[in-house]
Amino acid sequence: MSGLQAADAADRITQKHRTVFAADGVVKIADAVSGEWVERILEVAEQQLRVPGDWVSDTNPGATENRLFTSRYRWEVDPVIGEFVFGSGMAQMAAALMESRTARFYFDHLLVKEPRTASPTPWHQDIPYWPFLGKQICSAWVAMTAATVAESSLEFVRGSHHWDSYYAPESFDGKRGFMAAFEGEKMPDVEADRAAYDIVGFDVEPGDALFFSSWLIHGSPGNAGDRRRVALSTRWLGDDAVWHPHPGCDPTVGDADTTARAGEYPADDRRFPLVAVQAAA
Ligand SMILES: O=C(O)CCC(=O)C(=O)O
Repeated sequence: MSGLQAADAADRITQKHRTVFAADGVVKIADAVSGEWVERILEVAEQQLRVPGDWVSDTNPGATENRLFTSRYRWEVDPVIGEFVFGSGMAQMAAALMESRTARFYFDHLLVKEPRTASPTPWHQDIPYWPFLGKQICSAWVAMTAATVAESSLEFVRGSHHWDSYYAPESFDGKRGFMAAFEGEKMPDVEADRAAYDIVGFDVEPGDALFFSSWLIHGSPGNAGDRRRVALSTRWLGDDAVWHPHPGCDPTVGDADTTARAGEYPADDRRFPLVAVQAAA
């Protein structure tokens, strides 16, 4: 997308995109953000690797190889991430794809895989990690560097958002932390039995976005390549989202931090700002 403005971003979404998103749970929007955004977010990634934020996971601190680094919840303290959340058009595209009138923001998640990273992103669903329920909840994962599936890009179990499953969260860095309290079914070992699943992966160029349902099973290999892989995921809550804090979910934003109440729509403009409102059809 040219320029930095979110205006008209929803116009990029066609009926075909909506149909694929509804059926498969994931759709790729090529060139969803401009090169200018890509440069700015890559600079943020450099800064985060140098001086990590408060909500980081890191398999190999300080290393320039074999390192999976993630940093979350930067939107209120990093102006570039804040501008991206409100101005990149991801909210408008997410709302259009989810067929939701609105999109509220949940959190940002920067993911860096240095060259020759052994740690895969384990197969997982996002929704069990999060204190929400609802079918209109998705991520916009934007590639800031090129990546092939063979190297480090994302893969999905197509259609698994329709399975009605709610699998225990998987740790990205081997530390169970808050997830230990989760009571529920373990994620099946997709990697060990790939042929049994309908797996789809996407090679990406800088600026391409993968929008996917929070119920969809997804993962990625480590990084077999010799180039850094950087992506920024933003998380979006649609009209049917309800606040659902539960044992074993991410405690970063909990009951004490929000006016949202269990079982109710999270109309908390400060914690979950309303970023997109689509015009009525
Ligand atoms: O970038 C990755 O490897 C994982 C991303 C992911 O799981 C997500 O954005 O939900």
